[in-house]
Amino acid sequence: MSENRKFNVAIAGATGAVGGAMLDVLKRRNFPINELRLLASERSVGKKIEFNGEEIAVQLLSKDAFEGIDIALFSAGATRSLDFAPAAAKAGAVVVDNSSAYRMDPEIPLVVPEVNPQAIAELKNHGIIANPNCSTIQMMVALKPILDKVGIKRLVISTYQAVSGSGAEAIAELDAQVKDYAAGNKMKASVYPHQIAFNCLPHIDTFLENGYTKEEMKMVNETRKIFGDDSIAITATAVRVPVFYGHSESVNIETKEKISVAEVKALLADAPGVKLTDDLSNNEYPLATDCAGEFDTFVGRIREDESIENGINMWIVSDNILKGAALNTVQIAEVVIRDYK
Ligand code: 25A
Ligand code: L14
Repeated sequence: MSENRKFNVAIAGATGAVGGAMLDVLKRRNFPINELRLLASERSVGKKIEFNGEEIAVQLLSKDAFEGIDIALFSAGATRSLDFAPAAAKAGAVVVDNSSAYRMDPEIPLVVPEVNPQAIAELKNHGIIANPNCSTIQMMVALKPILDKVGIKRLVISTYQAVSGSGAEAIAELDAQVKDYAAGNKMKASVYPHQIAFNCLPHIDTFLENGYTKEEMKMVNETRKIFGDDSIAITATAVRVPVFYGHSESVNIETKEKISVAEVKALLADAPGVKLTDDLSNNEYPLATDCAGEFDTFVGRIREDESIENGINMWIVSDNILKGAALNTVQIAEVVIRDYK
């Protein structure tokens, strides 16, 4: 145990959408910090960021930026993680990496603390723990109690993902398009291949040989790894929608044994990290606008799939920058300092 201990924490990608949220989550959860080191590209070097009343200057992300660091939180894209995370781990830090770089490496744990915290014990000598994809994390939190109770045979998923998932520039692009539309000006698209305002793009991350996107296949492969069960059949369609914060997803679950809607609701009412939001008489169901800024994953519209023997449908919404990224990363770091440092 580490009573009263404080840790030296670095954030790689501190100036981005997720890096900023990491600062906020560390504050909100009172993470025991001694030194906080903020790292980004040379674009941001020298920029001052306030943390708990102190101004901290951003430093360059480099291989020697991690001396004396205990915990390094990475969110500067997969390329930067591949380039710098091993150096951080070599310097003695435990890296919690928010990019896709290491997630499917069989030697690297892929962790949602409410679901498989025990996987952190497999840290081995690499010193790196991967944070799953945002759409996957929120689904894991909602499905874990059902998996444990009746088993899962198949998942059919459609996502409705916020622009903040693609970073600060995408948030600015949606904002600019909405303003241009209101002013009667032509809308410009550069982050996305098409206009995102007032539109839905069935295209997140790049297309693969099989016609799926990488984002869709992350949900398939990461779910199996986190649940430790390659036999679950999974198919996903990932769609970008003009929402700033909060991914929504429709999930159809074929269970191995029958489970009633009432039982699912009872399980989810007690599940860690879940807020059951399912009161149809009051038009209450999970909404991105309600989830933005919240730590919980909201689950509602729970109903039987009447077209099959053992089926449940649900609507799962969470703040993609918080539970989908910064919060989950900090929760992993909390388990590390509690049990492994
Ligand atoms: O494609 P990739 O490489 O895998 O990464 C895709 C992007 O996804 C975001 C993140 O964007 C990343 O850049 N991202 C990654 N994981 C995510 C997740 N789980 C995720 N988003 C959501 N969920 P971001 O804007 O949120 O953060 C970018 C951060 O990374 C730092 N960075 C970029 N290149 C770097 C680097 N740090 C070190 N070395 C490099 N080579 C970046 O720092 C930021 O902290 P910065 O100083 O470069 O950015 C400061 C501001 O500049 C804007 N900006 C970004 N790119 C450009 C830019 N401005 C001008 N030109 C650019 N090319 C950013 O918006 C930021 O506000
Ligand atoms: O794999 O653009 O974690 O919404 C998360 C955000 C991939 C891109 C990841 C997006 C990224 C995704």
